[in-house]
Amino acid sequence: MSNNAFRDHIAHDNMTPLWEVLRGLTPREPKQTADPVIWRAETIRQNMKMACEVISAEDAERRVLVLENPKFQGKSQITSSLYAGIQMILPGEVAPSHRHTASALRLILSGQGGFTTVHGEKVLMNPGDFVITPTNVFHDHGAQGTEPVMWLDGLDVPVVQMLNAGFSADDPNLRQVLTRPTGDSNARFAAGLRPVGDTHGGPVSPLFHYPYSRTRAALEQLSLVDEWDACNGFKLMFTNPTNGLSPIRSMGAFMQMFPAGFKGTSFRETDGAVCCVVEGSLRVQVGDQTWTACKDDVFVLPGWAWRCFEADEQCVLFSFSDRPLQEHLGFWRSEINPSATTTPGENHENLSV
Ligand code: GTQ
Repeated sequence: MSNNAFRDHIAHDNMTPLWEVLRGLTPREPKQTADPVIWRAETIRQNMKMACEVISAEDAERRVLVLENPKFQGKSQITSSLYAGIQMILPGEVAPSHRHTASALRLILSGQGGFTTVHGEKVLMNPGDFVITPTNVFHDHGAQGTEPVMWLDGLDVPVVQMLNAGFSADDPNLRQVLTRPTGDSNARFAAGLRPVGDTHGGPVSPLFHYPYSRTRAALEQLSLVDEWDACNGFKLMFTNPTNGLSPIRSMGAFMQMFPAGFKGTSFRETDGAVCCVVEGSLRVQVGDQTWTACKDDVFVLPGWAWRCFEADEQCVLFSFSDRPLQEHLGFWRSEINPSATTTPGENHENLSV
């Protein structure tokens, strides 16, 4: 019997020969599944302005423009494991309270007076702030100032979908009933202290608001004392204060600073990342693309694609990826351009691959 005839024969029994698919199942190295792509701040702003004329936050439930990778058309994915979107809320609007299995992280881009209520605690959100909504807790959003408020959303939707573990529910209340005062979680958990007898420590971080003023001060201090990393400059990861791990287990979020004159070494990592410029500008080389990314531009670094950064002026960059998930599973790998022979902290010419 020929190989083809054999394959067709066993197909009726819902079986297939492994030898025809083995290398696809166990590739020699990761295939690049996502395109390197950039969304410019101006395009985002213009399309969001139109979205505000098309629908209210309440009617939309969430007024979000999904950032969809061309490689995942119709799937609402920015990489194989991540969802990203840009959300806007206008003064006085309500994005009604709901909850879902997917966890969300947010980077506030613009506007004063934005707030989100997470698990009964109202959090005021300022530009640069990092805010999380852990799995299955109620959250609603609003804007109590005079300005529209816009932020970047990152969710682990593709992971939840792959595991088919998703639930969601609407809150009977449009806005949550406030059960704790604003600032409560930060007072309890953000001062290097923790209430004795506190029982947190599971997958859900009790801290969900990381103000930019503190993040910025930490980066500044690092940059005064440490030598920069040859690839990543000065890079910090947001953590759950009760265990030092990422506040969301499926995604990690990072803020990094590149000093003026930084010329990075080319490198790659298995986690694909979504990045957003918070301050300054950055020259990004990734795969076959080269961009100068400016404030509020959002771009994708596909997993295992070579990338390198250069900064003429000081730049602060936010990013998120599925790195904690990969690390937990023992999958995560990184590689530095083997032809780069530099010492961390040295200013050097980039050698691209
Ligand atoms: O803010 O709750 O971008 O539920 C996508 C789904 C944001 C949110 C998104 C959501 C939300």
